[in-house]
Amino acid sequence: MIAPGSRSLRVKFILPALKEATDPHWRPIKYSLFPPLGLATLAAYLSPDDHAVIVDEHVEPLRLDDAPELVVIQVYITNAYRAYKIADHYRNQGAFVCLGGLHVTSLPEEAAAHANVIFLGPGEQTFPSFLKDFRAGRPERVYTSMSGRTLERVPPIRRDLIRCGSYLVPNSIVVTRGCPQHCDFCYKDAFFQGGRGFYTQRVDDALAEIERLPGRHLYFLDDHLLGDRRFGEALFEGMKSMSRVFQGAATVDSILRGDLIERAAEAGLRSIFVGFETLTPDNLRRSNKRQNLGRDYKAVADRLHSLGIMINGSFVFGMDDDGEDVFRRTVDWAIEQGITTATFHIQTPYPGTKLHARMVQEGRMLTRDWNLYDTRHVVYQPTKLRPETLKCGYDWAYQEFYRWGRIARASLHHGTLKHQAKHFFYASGWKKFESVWDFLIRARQLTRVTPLLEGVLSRVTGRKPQQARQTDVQVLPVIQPETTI
Ligand code: B12
Ligand code: SF4
Repeated sequence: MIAPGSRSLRVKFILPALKEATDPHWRPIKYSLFPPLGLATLAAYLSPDDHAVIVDEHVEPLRLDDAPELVVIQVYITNAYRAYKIADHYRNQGAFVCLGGLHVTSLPEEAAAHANVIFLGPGEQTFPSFLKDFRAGRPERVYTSMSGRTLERVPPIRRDLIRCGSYLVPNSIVVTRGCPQHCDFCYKDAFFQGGRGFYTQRVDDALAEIERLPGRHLYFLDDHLLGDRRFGEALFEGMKSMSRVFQGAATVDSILRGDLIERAAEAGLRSIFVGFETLTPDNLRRSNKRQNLGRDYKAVADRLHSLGIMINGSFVFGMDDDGEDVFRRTVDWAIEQGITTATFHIQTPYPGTKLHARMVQEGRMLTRDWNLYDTRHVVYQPTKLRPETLKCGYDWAYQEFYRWGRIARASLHHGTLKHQAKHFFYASGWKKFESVWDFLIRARQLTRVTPLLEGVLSRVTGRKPQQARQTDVQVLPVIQPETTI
């Protein structure tokens, strides 16, 4: 079972399907967006003569009739049961099974029952140590990432192992790890425990990785792309001449502070995921989301729009101060500010987080069925809402935000026809054309959408946003000829 010496290894990396991806009502496009970058990062530590495959169960069937020596599985909370089943299968076949990722780090004992070895925290230091031990015939049972975390001198991600044509955004990239903030509901503090919680690549390595990616469009999957000002400044300076368009995520305060967001826009930032989370200060205080406290959310939206950056707003429902009005209040606010797309979540206390510890202490956790921890189900007892009301309100918020009339109204917030059209097509394209996405995925033609996406993400000039008028709600924006979709 254990490979001695330096002979080549047969390694299978697996991203098991998340539970909701196996639901008949799932949205295939959501799970065909990004390739499994974590696994491709780990694969880079193999030797050139090792044989590796990466199977992402969201985009291809997983065959179990093979005989790899080493099986490496990434475990998220809602694929945990599936991951354990696959792990048990391969262990019975005599393979050596490694489990790692967010859920393994949260609940190591649970995962250890299904693995030969488990990994806690990021894998850049622990996985190569394990490979060395494995080749020497003496692997340990647990590898924990502690001090010495770095992204310096990491080998280039094995993108050659990714079926790029199966993803809408093959050019996804991460140039930092973690986040400088400490929100109580976030995975971050538990995952990065014992070492640095936020660190970046060297700027020239990040730029070299970007240079290697084909086409124009990029998606930075970093938790907080603007988290380190000096790194951000140098990165965006280097990207200015690259003619890229890109998307990313950042916090409310980082968008208001200094001029980093302008520099990002100049380098090609066209859409950003922003964690507004809640419009209620008490909720922010209780969840230690200090970076949002006292910040003017409207100013955030206006600043981004004036730079031609679309907003994907993230909102959480069910925090302790949320009553029945929270759903309409939040949707109305997002529409009024011209937010392009919204991601709503039911608050979900993930094991390992401070929020989870508090809920357990208060006796409020309702289930430990990890399949339900997808932010679409209520797994704890809210204070001012019944669980059914929270679930219905969440479903209502999604439906309401993406009604045609509401999309049109939010689009009209913007000052120019081009900006309005861009908003309208991006938001409706994302949520209203499910059958087209399904067709493109089945026909393996997702990459054909890239030029369209790049067109929609082309820069619009930022005139002052105008307030949408009630009477305008049914009026759809006129498409200008230069709009490329
Ligand atoms: C891309 C992404 C997705 C993709 C996932 C597809 C994919 N191919 O992985 C999609 C769109 C499907 C998705 C969906 C969701 N996501 Co998501 N997603 C991300 C995101 C932005 C990037 C993931 C990534 O590529 N990271 C970069 C790589 C390099 O890191 P990595 O994958 O973690 O891998 C490293 C380590 O984990 C470790 N490792 C991982 N596996 C293994 C295995 C072994 C053996 C070893 C040694 C090491 C190891 O080593 C790798 C290198 O360091 C992260 C945020 C983030 N920055 O990580 C959120 C994140 C993972 N998502 C999150 C959430 C909440 C969700 C959703 C619930 C949101 C929603 N409501 O829809 C859903 C469902 C997920 C679920 N059910 O658990 C949370 C997870 C919270 C938690 N505690 O689980 C995160 C952390 C965002 C956040 N800041 O809150 N997501
Ligand atoms: S700002 Fe976002 S990524 Fe950072 S700790 Fe808070 S929720 Fe997590």
